This record gives sequence, structure tokens and C-alpha cells, in this order.
Amino acid sequence: MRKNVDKRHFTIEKKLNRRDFLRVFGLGAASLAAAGMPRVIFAGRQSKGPNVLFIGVDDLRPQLGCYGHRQMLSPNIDSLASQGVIFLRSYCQVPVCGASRASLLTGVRPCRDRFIGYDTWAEKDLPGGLTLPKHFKNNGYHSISNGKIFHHTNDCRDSWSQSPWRPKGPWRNYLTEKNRQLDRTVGSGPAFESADVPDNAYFDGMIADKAISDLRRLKNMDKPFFLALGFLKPHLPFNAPKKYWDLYKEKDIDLADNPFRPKGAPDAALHNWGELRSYADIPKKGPLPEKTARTLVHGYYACVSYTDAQIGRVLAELDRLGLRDDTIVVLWGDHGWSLGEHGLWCKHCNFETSLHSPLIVRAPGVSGPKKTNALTEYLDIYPSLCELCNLPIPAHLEGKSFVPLLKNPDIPWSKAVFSRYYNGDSVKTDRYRYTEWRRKSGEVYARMLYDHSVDLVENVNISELPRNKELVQKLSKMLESVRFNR
Ligand SMILES: [Ca+2]
Repeated sequence: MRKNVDKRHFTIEKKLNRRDFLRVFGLGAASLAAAGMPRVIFAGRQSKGPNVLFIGVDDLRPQLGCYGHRQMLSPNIDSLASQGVIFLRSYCQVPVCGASRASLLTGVRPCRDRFIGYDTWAEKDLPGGLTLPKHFKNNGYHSISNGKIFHHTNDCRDSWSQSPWRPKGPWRNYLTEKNRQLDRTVGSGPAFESADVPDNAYFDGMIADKAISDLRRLKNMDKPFFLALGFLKPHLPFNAPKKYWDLYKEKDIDLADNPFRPKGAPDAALHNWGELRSYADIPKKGPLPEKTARTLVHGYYACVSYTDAQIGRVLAELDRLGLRDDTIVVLWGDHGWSLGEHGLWCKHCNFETSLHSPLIVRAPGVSGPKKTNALTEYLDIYPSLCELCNLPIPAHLEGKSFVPLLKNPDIPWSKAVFSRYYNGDSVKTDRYRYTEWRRKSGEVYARMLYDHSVDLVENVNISELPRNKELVQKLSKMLESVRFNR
């Protein structure tokens, strides 16, 4: 590691100040283990140390049966949750793929100059940063990346014990000839597809097949494993086998009941959902026709149920191989998604719809089902897995291990968690969500505040009410604690 640090010293110091530089590389700081911090929790056989099954699901908002949603059919994730702990108030750091993943996997917060867009490279934004899978690899684990873990397959390549694997083929993964041809010629097909094919005709079924094959091999290795699975749905386009579309009657599917701009919301809060509009059957401006909106929501549900089934196949194999008691399972989205709320689709904003994200943990020795309302963020995953696996917690991590919540989900916890998207910094407290947008000079040019005790769906921005002046100042000050304008 030290050699690495020296080689990359110049680059990293352009991004980090001296204090942060030391933290990122863990120099001059003992691990929590050495500092005598409490150890928990793994109660498996410990012949090799606990394995980790690390499941990311692209664009999965916490709209699942186990989160209390009545229409979504997600029996396999619900079953996992019934054996573990559901984090009801978990938040991503950045509401877009690459940046969210880079932050989660390095354990470092986003800032104005780091972890910004969908196509973030962690190794470019934070050269030499010690990633979660690399830390496990350095500590004797066999680490594998199947599907989409980092946004770019070869980002932080040395995190993995073998070459990162993804299914081959155009990423939109159309299966009907008509759509394939559109994708080839126009550059984009429709926003959804329902082909009457087996599960492993689409990518997520292939990822499950690969995971099952890996598990059979990993069981007999003399090392523990860190098996990362990055499922690709429900990311657009909403392509899933027909049988998952058939689980739902389109006419029964609820549409958002707040498809309008929040009262008093600034322009900075909104966007034109360019990601969705890039598809051939989506209008380039204006709201969606109701029928299209309903089909899109239907497609999102079908994709969630499809991916849920693939996760179920992997978890069943884990059981069949007798690995459940030796394996920690963590399931995360990478951010939320707007399904028409506020007239928005996709992610890319600082509303709850994009920031609120699923997190479920099943760990040997932790009895479920449990739910926690504690405020947690994706930065907390890295140190938590270290603690669960008795690994040193690198000094650079900015998250907080949630392991105490696994046993005591109601203990007092963090007062706030933080996210950001481009110029907008956002804080979520027990009661409020406050976001402010700043120019590089530091000047605030827009803000919004929602009182979740009466307005959880964020329909009325109350940041400009005179009675909230002190509250806004207080929340703004909280943002100062994590803002880095380097
Ligand atoms: Ca994503």
C-alpha cells in the first residue's frame, strides 16, 4: 500500500488536503481493531471467516413488499429481509449510478469535484483509494465482481481476485429483433420490452447463473469469498421476460398522486428526465401520456420482480450448499427512482424519491426479522462489513458502522445523513429534508425544505417561510460539516 501511496502522491494531493490525504490512506491512524473498539458479531463456524454476498440492484427504489408496498411482488427479497434487518431510512450519497457506487465502494463522500456523474471512475476521482473489495482481498478474501459493481467494468481493477465479469452484448439488452435493429440503427429502442423468453435470456438471469456457478467453486476454496453481484434491472430500458409482466394487471397499477412541481420548489430541484427521453417511444418534451406512464410503472414492477427472482435463485443455492450460516448478505440499490412523482422520472434529483434507497442485511448471529428507523447512509456499508468480518476498519472511511443496529435496531443513532447531486447539498434529519444549491464561490442560489412529519412526499417547499429562517440556518450549518469545496 505504501508503495502505491508514494507513486500516486502528487495526483491525490491535488484532490485532497493534507489531513484528508492521511485519512484516505490510513496513515498515522491505527485501525479500530488495534484501538480496542468493540467487536461483534459473526457467529458462524468461522472456519475461514464469514463470506460476503454483496448484492447491488441498479436503480432499485425501496418499493418492495418488505418495505410495506402493497403492489410490488418481491417475495425473494422479502424473504431475505424476514431473516435479517431492514433499514427503513437508508440513503445513497449521490442519486446516480457511477458516483453512488464510487462513494459506497471507497467509503468516501462525494464533493464538488469528486463522484459527480453517472459515468464516474472511482480510480480517477480518488486515485489509489482503498476500495471495499480490495480491502477484503488484501485480508485474505477471494473477491469477485459479476455484473455492474463499479459503473465501469475495469474501474479499480485491482479490487478483484479475478477479471470482473459482465454478460456480453449491447447494454440495453433487447431480445426482439425489431428492438435490436432499432438499437443498432437509431441508437435507441423503446423504454421497455416483454419477450417470452427464459430468465437467463436477459442479463440478470445470466448473472444469477454465473453467481451459482461461482458459489459451487467458492465453497471448496480455502479462503472466504467476497462475491459482488450487480444486477442490472430495474434500470432502463424495462426489459424483462413476459411472465414477470404477467404478474401485474396494468389497469390496477397505481400512478403517483403528486405528478406536479412541489409548491415553491426552485428550478434547480427539477430536471427534464433526459435519460428516459432518449428512448424511441418517449416524447422529447412535456408530460407522459397516462397510458405510457402506466406501462412504464408496469415495466419497472416487472423488472423488479424479475431481478427479485434471480436473487432468489442465488440465495437458494447459498442454502443448498450449506453456506447460509457462514455468509453475510447485504442488498443495496444504488439510489432511488422517480416514478412520476413531481412530474419526474429517473433519478438525478435531491428529492426523497431519488435519495431514499433500500438496504437489507442478513448476518449469521443476527435474528430477524428486524426493522430499524435509524438514519443510515451507503457510506456506512463499508465499515459495517469490516466489523462483521473482523477486519481492520480503514482510517479514511467517512461512514459509521451500523452493526450495533443489527442487534438493537431502536437505539439512538445518527442525527443526520447527507447526499448531494451536482451543486445541491442535501441533509436528512429525523424530521426534515433540506437542500441548498451553491455556486463555486459559495453563494447559495436555491434551497428547499420539506417537513417530513406532515409532508413526507415533499409537495410544499417551506424554506422561504420567515418562521423557518433559523431552522434553515441550522440545517445549512449541518451541511458545512460535510461540504468540501476543494
Ligand atoms: Ca443506478
